[in-house]
Amino acid sequence: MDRNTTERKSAWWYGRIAYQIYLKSFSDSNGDGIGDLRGVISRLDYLKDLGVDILWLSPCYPSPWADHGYDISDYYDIDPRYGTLSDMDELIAEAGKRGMRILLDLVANHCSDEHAWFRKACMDPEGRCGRYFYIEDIAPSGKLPCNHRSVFGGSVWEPLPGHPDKVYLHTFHKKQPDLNWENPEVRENIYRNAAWWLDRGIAGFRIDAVTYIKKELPFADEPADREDGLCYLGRSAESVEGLGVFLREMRDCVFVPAQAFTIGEVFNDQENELPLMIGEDGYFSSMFDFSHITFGMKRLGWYSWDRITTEDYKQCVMDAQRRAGKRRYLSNVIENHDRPRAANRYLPPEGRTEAGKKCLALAYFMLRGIPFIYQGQEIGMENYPFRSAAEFDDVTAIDEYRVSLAAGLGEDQALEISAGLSRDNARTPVQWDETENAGFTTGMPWLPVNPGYTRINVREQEERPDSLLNFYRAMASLRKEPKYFGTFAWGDFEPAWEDRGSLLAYHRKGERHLLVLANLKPEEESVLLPFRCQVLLNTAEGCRMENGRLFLAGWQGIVLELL
Ligand code: TEU
Ligand code: CA
Repeated sequence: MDRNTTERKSAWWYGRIAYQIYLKSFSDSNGDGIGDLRGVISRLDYLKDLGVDILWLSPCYPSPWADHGYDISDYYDIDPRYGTLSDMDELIAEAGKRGMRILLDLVANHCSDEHAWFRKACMDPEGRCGRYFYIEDIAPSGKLPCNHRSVFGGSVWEPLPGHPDKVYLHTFHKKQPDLNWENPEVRENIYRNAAWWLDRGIAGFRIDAVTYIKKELPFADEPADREDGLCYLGRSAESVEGLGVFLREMRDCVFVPAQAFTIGEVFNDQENELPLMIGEDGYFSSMFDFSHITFGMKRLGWYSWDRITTEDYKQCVMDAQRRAGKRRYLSNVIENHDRPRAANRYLPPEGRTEAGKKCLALAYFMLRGIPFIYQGQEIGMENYPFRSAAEFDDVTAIDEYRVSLAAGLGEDQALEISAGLSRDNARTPVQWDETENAGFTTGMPWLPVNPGYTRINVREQEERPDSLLNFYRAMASLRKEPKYFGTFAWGDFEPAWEDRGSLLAYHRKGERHLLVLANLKPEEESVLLPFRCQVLLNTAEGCRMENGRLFLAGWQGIVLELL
């Protein structure tokens, strides 16, 4: 092992367990129907008991909420609906007392159109703030600078308010104008802000949409890939050169001096870029493995995407772990605020039971890297049963519903597809108990509670020893047992029985030799285990061993120590 690797292994975040809080839907302390910082503070003991070390909070800064906080109008404050800066200080301190550290969301590809910078840019596009954005002239013919389609649908160009001859660029919502990272003043502003938060005591950042900050210039048309005449903007983001220059600068100016933990939201991870992103000298401490999240995505829209099977899921994970190898540290997720619930995405209807959810949880939780739990995942929250497209809040679901209809799908089919992938599914309030509004608020929740809360809620699962919640707690404590900590944190990953379809199995080898098996299908499975072994964790009660053969029931998962 070289020196660098040894040094990196001493970083505090190795072997930790993280939890994502989507503040708006987590816990409401004052009855206005909106989750808030005091709500988080009131649940810190719950999170501690779950075994969480790192809390990532989705954006909590002042925002008009065109994209629920991913459109920031002031980088130096807390949105009053979430609380105050002193609530944040208290959260940092209270979390710290319990050995937990806070990550904030660094959203720097774009700000809000209500940020002072953009307001000034509209007043004087040629002036200082005008240069903070990508503002271009519309050609006399009316032609836009390029035909890229924004992530949320429609052109990336929007007329600049007050200037009918000009347009500005927005990769996402039109209320999220892209910041021009080529302008050193923009970068300085972002770095100064990040350092300011780190000084306040946060441990680091999850960095939003970070692969979009570098644009391929000059803007140019590409062949249209849909009938709208527009083209997917991701291609240029994937092939553009020079992203690393910005990322390196940000790392050296801000993250290294503060010893921050950073995790990049990197989608278009090219294999050759992995070492740069999270190698020994990487731009980030870690990055999410999104390989199974992006599986099956196609250019035409949600209606054209392939469904993922448990076998596909397994293959994605195996390949990603292999690519990451021994020197790079992934963060493993099955849910986040942009995705449907994992039970609905990864499990077939017959596997959407507590057994199936435990098996899937075990499969990803013991991988090499940092497991992230998304709020509500630990109790197995499921997708919202949408009855009509009018119930969508999510801008992407609304757009994709429209796209599906335009492609000729019937209303029912378009609804089914958009409902299945809507980001709303992950954003319904956390189901704390079976009282009204699931104990999330005493008021009117900003987004309806999933009616499944009477069946799936924290209170019920806290009391039931074999619940999913208690299984998550057991997984976390196993990873933390001093005997096994090192092996889970740094141990090598080696696939096992990789050719066995939906059996997701791997070795973790360090000071100890562990074997994780997750039988992600309804049928029984067996493997020959000519070792002496000890069961460390089991999703079910007991397991059958006969003549050196281990039998796993359908949806059974197990962690063994090989002796
Ligand atoms: O997401 C970035 C991203 O690329 C998303 O487009 C993702 O693929 C999409 O939401 C799926 O429908 C980040 C945030 O996680 C997301 O919530 C924000 O809306 C987006 O950036 C803009 O800030
Ligand atoms: Ca509130």
